[in-house]
Amino acid sequence: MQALSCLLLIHPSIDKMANHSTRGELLWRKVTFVGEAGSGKTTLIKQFCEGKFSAQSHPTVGADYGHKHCTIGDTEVEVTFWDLAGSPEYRDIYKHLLPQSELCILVFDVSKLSVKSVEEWLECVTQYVETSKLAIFINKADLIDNKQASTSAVDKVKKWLLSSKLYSNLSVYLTRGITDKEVKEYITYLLSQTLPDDTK
Ligand SMILES: Nc1nc2c(ncn2[C@@H]2O[C@H](COP(=O)(O)OP(=O)(O)O)[C@@H](O)[C@H]2O)c(=O)[nH]1
Ligand SMILES: [Mg+2]
Repeated sequence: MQALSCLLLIHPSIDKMANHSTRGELLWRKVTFVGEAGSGKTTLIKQFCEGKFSAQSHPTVGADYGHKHCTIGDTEVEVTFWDLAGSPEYRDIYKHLLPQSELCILVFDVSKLSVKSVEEWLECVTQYVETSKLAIFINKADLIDNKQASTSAVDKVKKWLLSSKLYSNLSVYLTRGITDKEVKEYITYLLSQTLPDDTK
């Protein structure tokens, strides 16, 4: 919570963003990334915002912040990204930030993927965010090329989601945080779905 409080104090535009999703013609969108530490949340945000990959990992304390101005179709959108630390001691932040997000992306490391972990994370985040605003990124897909065990874990998760009452409509994307192409494509698409109908 400490890191987040500091962030709210030091970042000049954050208090404005908290209460307004539109300002004039410009739209604002808040995107939260949630998931286990090390799954690649910071990496995905950095790829989208800066087109950069860093193999060095610095664990997020509380929440990290990213920002990008995007043009989606004819619409100008200011997007703010929150990388929420995965450890249980930071879960209090979820109840403040998740209800305010237009999009929440749940990130899993493909090499540690299981139906149980997906179920637990979904139970946690759906307390604060509607399933219509949720998407799942199964990240580090570069690690599973030709690896049967991981691909079968992905299949199991997809089957479980499809057969569940609550989560059958969730979109699942296999992502590679090491390159920016798919990351940009998927996030831009998901953002476009949050725009008002007359701007799509
Ligand atoms: N091979 C591979 N490594 C990745 C990928 N995404 C992230 N990483 C690495 O995984 C580690 C943890 O990433 P990080 O973004 O800090 O995870 P976070 O704790 O969820 O924010 C870092 O060493 C990253 O370089 C990916 O798609 N493929
Ligand atoms: Mg992080």
